[in-house]
Amino acid sequence: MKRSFRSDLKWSDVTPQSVYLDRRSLMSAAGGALVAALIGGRPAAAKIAAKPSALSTSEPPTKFEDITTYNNFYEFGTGKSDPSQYAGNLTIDPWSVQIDGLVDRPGSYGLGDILAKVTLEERIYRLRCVEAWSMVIPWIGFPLADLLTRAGVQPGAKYVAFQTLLRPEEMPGQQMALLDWPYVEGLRIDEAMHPLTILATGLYGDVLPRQNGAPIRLVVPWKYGFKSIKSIVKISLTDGEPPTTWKQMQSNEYGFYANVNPNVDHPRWSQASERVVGAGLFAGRKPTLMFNGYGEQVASLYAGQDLAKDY
Ligand SMILES: Nc1nc2c(c(=O)[nH]1)N[C@H]1C(S)=C(S)[C@@H](COP(=O)(O)O)O[C@H]1N2
Ligand SMILES: [Mo]
Repeated sequence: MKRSFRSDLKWSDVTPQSVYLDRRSLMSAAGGALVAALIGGRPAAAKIAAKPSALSTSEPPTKFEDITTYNNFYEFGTGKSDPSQYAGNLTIDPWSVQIDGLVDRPGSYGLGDILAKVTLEERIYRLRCVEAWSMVIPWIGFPLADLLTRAGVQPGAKYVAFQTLLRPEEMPGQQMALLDWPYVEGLRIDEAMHPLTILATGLYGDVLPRQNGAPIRLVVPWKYGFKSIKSIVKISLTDGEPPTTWKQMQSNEYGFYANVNPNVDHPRWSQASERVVGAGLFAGRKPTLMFNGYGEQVASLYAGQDLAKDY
């Protein structure tokens, strides 16, 4: 079923049609457009009009080369350079996202339809991997809450489940039993509706490279990176906690919450400090902050919870 959002739904703002069209033409020009735009390893000019967000960190961003060549995306292999090497053939246009479960307006929504009605913002957020490295990434995206509100969250919805594309012919990692495919993730509804939680569609002023989860991925900056699921094709509102890939794989090592927490170590290594990617092997280690530094905004979500138990 293909359907559009009703036009009388409330949005804080509307992205000008020209921005949306420009983005579409960029996307259909495939990865070549992005490569052509790179001068000195960075996009020459911002091509996506995105207003800066006050929710950004003021830390200097990680270099574009590091953000786009040191990745985790097991659909393309387990090596950090596998995604940039093997994601080039992924078809990302056309793309649609199925929204279902406890929503008033379920359906399959084209990405163009989704993006035509949101205000894209640049949000500079830290991504902290459970493997104890971190990057600061200038994402372009919009609050997940905007999309969920448009779809109409029903009162019984307690969780949001996300699913990555399953397409083994274009995702060579899915031809191996590395994980239980497709990759799935989830958030509690209050986490999903929090203004820091975004759906990212770009970075460094340009469309999202495939290795970073094109054309649309989640970014939850106070949680370990594995929660930030890439290349999303399905979003379901549920009343129970949905299964999540890494918890299913190894539930004593990876929990549902996965809030960045320097006081709760991974069973096989410490989470007390992190290696800042790009800062050099010996120079760039620093103490990890509770909730990845976003405690002021999100700590209240977990009032009364034992975060050593709910890891
Ligand atoms: N579908 C999918 N999403 C995924 C992953 C993956 O393997 N598959 N890896 C996760 C992990 S462990 C991390 S740290 C981040 C890395 O995002 P980046 O490569 O854009 O930095 O993506 C997350 N999202
Ligand atoms: Mo990660």
